[in-house]
Amino acid sequence: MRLLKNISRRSFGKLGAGALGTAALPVTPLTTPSLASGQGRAQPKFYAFPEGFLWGCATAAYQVEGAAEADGRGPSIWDTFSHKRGKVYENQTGDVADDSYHLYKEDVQLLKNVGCKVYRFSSSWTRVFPAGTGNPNDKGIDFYKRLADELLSNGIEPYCTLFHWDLPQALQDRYGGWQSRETAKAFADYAGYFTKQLSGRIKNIFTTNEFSSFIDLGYRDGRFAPGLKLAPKELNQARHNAVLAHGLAVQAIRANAQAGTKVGIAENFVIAVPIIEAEPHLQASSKATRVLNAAYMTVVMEGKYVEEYLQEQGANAPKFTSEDLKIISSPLDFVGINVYTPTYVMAEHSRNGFAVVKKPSSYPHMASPWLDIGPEALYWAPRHAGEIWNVKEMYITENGCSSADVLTPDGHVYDSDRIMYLRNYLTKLHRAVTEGWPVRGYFLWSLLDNFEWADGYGLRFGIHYVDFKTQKRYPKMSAQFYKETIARNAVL
Ligand code: PNW
Repeated sequence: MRLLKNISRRSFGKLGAGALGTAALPVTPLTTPSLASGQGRAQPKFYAFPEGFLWGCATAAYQVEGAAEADGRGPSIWDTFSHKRGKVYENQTGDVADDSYHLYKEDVQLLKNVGCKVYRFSSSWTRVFPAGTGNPNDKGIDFYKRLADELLSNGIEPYCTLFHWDLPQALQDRYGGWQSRETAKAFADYAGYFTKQLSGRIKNIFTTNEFSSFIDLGYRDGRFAPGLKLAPKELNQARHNAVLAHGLAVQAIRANAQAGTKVGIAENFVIAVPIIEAEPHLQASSKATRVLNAAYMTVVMEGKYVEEYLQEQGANAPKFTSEDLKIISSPLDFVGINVYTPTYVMAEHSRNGFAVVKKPSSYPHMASPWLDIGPEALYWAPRHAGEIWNVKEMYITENGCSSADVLTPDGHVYDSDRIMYLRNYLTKLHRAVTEGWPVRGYFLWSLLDNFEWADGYGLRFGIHYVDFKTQKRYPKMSAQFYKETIARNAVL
């Protein structure tokens, strides 16, 4: 209904006119004779990516699967949270979402049609262990086998994230979730079991997705499940348990995987962008990247909590052992970086040597109020990871945006702002790759509109529009843009 209301008489007129000329456009690459056959004027290939660059899309289990009670799946904290009144936009839940649990074959065809080489999805812990620990559920494992097989038989390599925020409710009830080391151990057991079962099919595994989102938003701000507002001391311990879970999982995956399996993490570390690309701001941005990510990425990469963090937290600092730090910093095969928005930093004569530059109210953002536009974040994320932490293999595990998409009566979505966003970010990724920062692939968030956490279905991130009443998927103009980008292996 909201959507229909959005199409006022005037804008409908405009869309109608535009649609006349373009409605028949199929989502296929436009042929460019001069490129394809060398006829006519030579066209230089601008912004070309290295051969074999892995283009893909990303999703997460709770956001797309639905089928909340199918085949023995247990409840997660997001089921509980979304069913409480007032937690999610219009009290929406992921009960049905995109129903990808049943429509996964159709979704694999969407990937294939766009030309994706890789797909990043997440496995639902409670499909595999309905109570978090104990007896595994074969039917849950079978779903991921079917999904992986469907991808592989369509020439798409599966990349699986083991934890994208859907913590088993049983572990929240029993241990307070991430407040306990027991949850970290349970995660490692699930990671090991899943790997053993899927290792023949899935060769690339991410442990956790975005510590700050599931810990800080879930256990500090209460905006995400489980909706807690812990005091700093307890919060820091939960943060520690989460990075420990990652490290234990890396070890469990290695112990259970077939040869050739690679392990990494997917993190949205704070991307400190120098306000001016010159000294002393360059140094300030490196320092800021280490300090602002102290509780998560820095300890994972360096095996220590930086002094600035420990001093700042004082008595609230987490309790840990040197053995913990070794586990947390277990070597990784690759690092995944989720890139949305920059944090501008400048040099400052202070103890830390940097200051975060507050954005003015005029700073532009996409439909999500937090999604400030800053394409250079997609250059600085790989550069910092390479320069500071010597990362040798990286992926952009998420990048994309929300738009106020409108489906026209003839089934089109002209999301020119999403195309603008992607084109500009990809241009900066191209700079990073061209300078030699080892980014192997890029996963666009997201394949299709889905359950956007506390924003429910109110904010759309997909390159395919989903009519949540009929479950029909419509490629947006951005899907055509992405298809063309992949076909040319270049930013257009
Ligand atoms: C990521 N922020 O979340 C998640 O990994 C996805 O599940 C999600 O749908 C996507 O980005 C879009 O939101 C984020 O406030 C949530 O900066 C919040 C923020 C960033 C990323």
